[in-house]
Amino acid sequence: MNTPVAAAIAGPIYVAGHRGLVGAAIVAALASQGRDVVTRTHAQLDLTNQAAVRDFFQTTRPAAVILAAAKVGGIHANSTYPADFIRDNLLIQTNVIDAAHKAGVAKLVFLGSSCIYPKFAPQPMQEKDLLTGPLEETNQWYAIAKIAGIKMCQAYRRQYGFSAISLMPTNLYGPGDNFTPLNSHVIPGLMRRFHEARLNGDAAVTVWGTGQALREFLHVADMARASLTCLDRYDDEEIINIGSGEEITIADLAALMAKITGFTGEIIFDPTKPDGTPRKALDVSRLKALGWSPAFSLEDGLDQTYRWFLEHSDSARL
Ligand code: GFB
Repeated sequence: MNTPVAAAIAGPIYVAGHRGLVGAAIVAALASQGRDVVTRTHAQLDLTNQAAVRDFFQTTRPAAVILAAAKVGGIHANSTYPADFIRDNLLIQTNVIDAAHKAGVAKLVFLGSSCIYPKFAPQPMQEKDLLTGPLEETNQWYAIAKIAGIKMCQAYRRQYGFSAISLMPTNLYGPGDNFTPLNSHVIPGLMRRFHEARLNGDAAVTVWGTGQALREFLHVADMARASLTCLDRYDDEEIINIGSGEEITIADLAALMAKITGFTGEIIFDPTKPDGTPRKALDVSRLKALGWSPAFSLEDGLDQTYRWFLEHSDSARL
C-alpha cells in the first residue's frame, strides 16, 4: 500500500472552520499536542471572498492548513438548499486551496465526505471507487463540490508539487454538533427528538425513512486524531477514508438513542421521508496502516455526546 511519509510541519497551522463540529475538535487535538494554531472567525474572514482569503494568507503565511470550513447538513438540508451547498463549498475550497498554494503553505488537508462515492458502490467502499458510478440524489450537490475539491488538490499536486491531501470521513457526530430539528444529521436530530419526547412524556417518536438504511458513525475526537495522523504521516494524491469500520441500521440507532436518553415509548418510522444512500461503509485499511484506530465505541460516544448536550442545551446550536 502506498503510504509515503510526510515532511514534518514546523510553524503555525491554520484551521479553517474552527467553530464547526470537526474544526473545533481538530483545534482541541492540536492544542493537546502543544502546536501553534491560527483561527479566524467568520466575521474576521469570509472564506467565500477571494480577495479577503488571499490577503489573509499573504499576511499570515501559515505552515499548514486544515480545511474544515464547509456548508454541511443532513439529508433534509442537502435536498432543500442545493444551491447553497454547491456554491458555498466550491467558493470556500477554491479560495483556500489556491491562496494557500500561492502563499507557500507546506501542507494542506482537505476534508471531504463519504457521500462522494457512488450510491451503489461495492461495500466497504475503497478509495479507488471514486467516480465509478452515479451519486445519491439527495446530496449530489454537496458531493460534486467535494469531488471538485479532491480534484483541485490532485491537480495542484501534479502541476505545482503542492502537498495537498484529501480525507474522506464517514458520518461524524459529537459535542458541538448542530442539534436543530430539520437541518441536522441523524444523530443530533434524533438525540434532541428523543430527549424532548422523554421530557414531554410523549407516547411515540417518529424517525425518518424506513429505518433500514445502514450508516457508519465516527466520534469527532477520533476524526480529529485521524486528521493529525494524516497531516503528519500521509502525503499522496490518493484520497484516504476515515471511518470506524462499524455499521448500524437507523432502526438500531434509534433504539440505542432511546436507551441513552431514557425514552421508553414507541418508535415509529416514516417511509415518506428519504433513506438516502442504502449503505456507505468505508474500507479504512489505508488509514489503519498509518497506525490510527478509533477510541470511542458508538454507545460510549453517544453517551458522552448526550452528557455534553445536557450540559450545553442553552448554548448548543438548537
Ligand atoms: O444523517 P443524515 O441526514 O445523513 O441521515 P446521510 C442518515 C439517515 O438517517 C437517513 C435517517 O437514512 C435518514 O433518513 N434519519 C432518520 C434521519 N431520522 C432522521 C432525522 O431526524 N434526521 C436526519 N438527518 N436523518 C448526509 C449527506 O447524508 O451525510 C451529507 O446529506 C453528508 O451530504 C453527511 O455526506 C455525512 O448519511 O443520509
